[in-house]
Amino acid sequence: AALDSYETIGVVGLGQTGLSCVRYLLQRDIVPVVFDTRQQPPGLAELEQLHADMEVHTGPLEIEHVLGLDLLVVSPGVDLRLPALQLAIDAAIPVVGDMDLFARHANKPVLGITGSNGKSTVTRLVADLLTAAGKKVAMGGNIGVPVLDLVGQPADVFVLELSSFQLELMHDLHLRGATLLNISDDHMDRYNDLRDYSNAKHRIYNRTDVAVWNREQEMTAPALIPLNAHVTFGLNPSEERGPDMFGLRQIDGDIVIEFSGEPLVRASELKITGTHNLLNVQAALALVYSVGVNPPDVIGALKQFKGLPHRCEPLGEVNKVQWVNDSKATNIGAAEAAIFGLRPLVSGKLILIAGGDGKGADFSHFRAALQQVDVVIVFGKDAERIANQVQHAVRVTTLEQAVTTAAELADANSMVLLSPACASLDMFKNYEHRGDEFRRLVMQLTATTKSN
Ligand code: UMA
Ligand code: ADP
Repeated sequence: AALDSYETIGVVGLGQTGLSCVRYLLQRDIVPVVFDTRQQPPGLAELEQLHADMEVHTGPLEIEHVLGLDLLVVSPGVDLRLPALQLAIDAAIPVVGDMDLFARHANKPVLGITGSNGKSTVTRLVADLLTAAGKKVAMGGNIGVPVLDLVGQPADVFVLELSSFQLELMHDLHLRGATLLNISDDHMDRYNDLRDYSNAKHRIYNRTDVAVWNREQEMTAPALIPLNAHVTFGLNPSEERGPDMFGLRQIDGDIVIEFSGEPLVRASELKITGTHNLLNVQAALALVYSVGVNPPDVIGALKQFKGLPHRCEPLGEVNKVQWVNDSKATNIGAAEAAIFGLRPLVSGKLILIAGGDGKGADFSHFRAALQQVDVVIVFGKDAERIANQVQHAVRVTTLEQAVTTAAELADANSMVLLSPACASLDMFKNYEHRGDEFRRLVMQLTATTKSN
């Protein structure tokens, strides 16, 4: 229905998404009612500047407030299991997210990227590759730019990172190409079980032309898409199943990424490392291919891609010890990828700094990866739950102590890896803040070493 056919629209959540929804509605002369379950939501001050007298409710969501509304636009951080929202859904009040509002403006092909890990890396890479191919790109979604901020931007292609939370609220957005990169245990505080979480992620395939999925994980395969619209990627050679496929082949001791049996690029020519990134690269190439860009035409840009900060980001060497910032590893799967990907590159000790808010994850699943590590230093809210998985963990209270302890325990050719397997919110503003702090502490080590 047209937006002006709704008499009262509620916006739930007053973070980045909520604010962008309010701005979007005000531009269309619609004044929404705004809710946030927090007493002091971050967007309050900006909201007052947008419109002097908007109805705002903070604190627990009351059923009687919600039942009077005709449409609810809900932010991804809000748990749909809240009783007031469940009642709204039962009362047939449409509950949507920002992606559905954006769908009305998506006049150019849209690419969607989800998965437990690798979303931001693939989103950024797809945007870079398309730009190199001469396309105007508008990039947004979970990567940090609310999608409604892209409305009206000149674009040939929209590239969207989609979280499971955004997908739960997405019904109308048509995608040209969609990928579900991988599924591992994450956000178990918001889902009843892994199946629930996986179902949310699979919604990315509901309205897509092309489905790009990971042969290493059958559970990423779409259930209802005709086979001729599948493009797959994986660790084995590409010819084994159908033509439109990406894969890896060993040639002369190097790993080569190939497309339908044709070599595209050697792994050693890329700036990003780790097996997980070889999968990410294939997924990105498959997505640009779905909007008509020929993979061989973007190999130059691919070789230039340095990856994003806070994802296995090398911080440099101090006293022959390498320091790596992987603060974005906010779940076990991501930390596992870092440990397995970097272990072969370290001849000395691999020292891991982990811990934070585990979001309800079962850390016994982290044990195999922890066995690859020589020293485990734990800190933060769920430190003990990680420590319990190994014989000897070193327990510290702050990130600063973790860094000093790691520096003491490291010897020549060691690597110290911050890959927490946990969210940062128990001690930091976000993962960037945690990674920036880590970088600052490591730089301090460099400074003291130099002055000695
Ligand atoms: N919150 C409440 N009550 C409310 C509304 C929010 O307690 O009524 C809390 C949530 O539990 C959450 C926080 O506030 O912890 C932020 O929620 P939000 O929906 O207001 O978040 P936004 O500021 O709008 O940011 C969201 C995404 N955040 C989440 O999904 C938690 C951002 O992804 C995204 O960049 C932004 O929209 C623009 O699309 C961040 C994120 O952490 C990077 N995503 C999770 C992840 O990647 O693991 C899913
Ligand atoms: P997301 O946006 O899904 O959180 P990022 O690209 O920001 O993903 O990477 C987050 C973390 O996951 C980083 O620690 C990175 O090293 C790791 N990672 C990246 N790609 C993959 C992958 N394909 N499989 C497993 N882990 C990955």
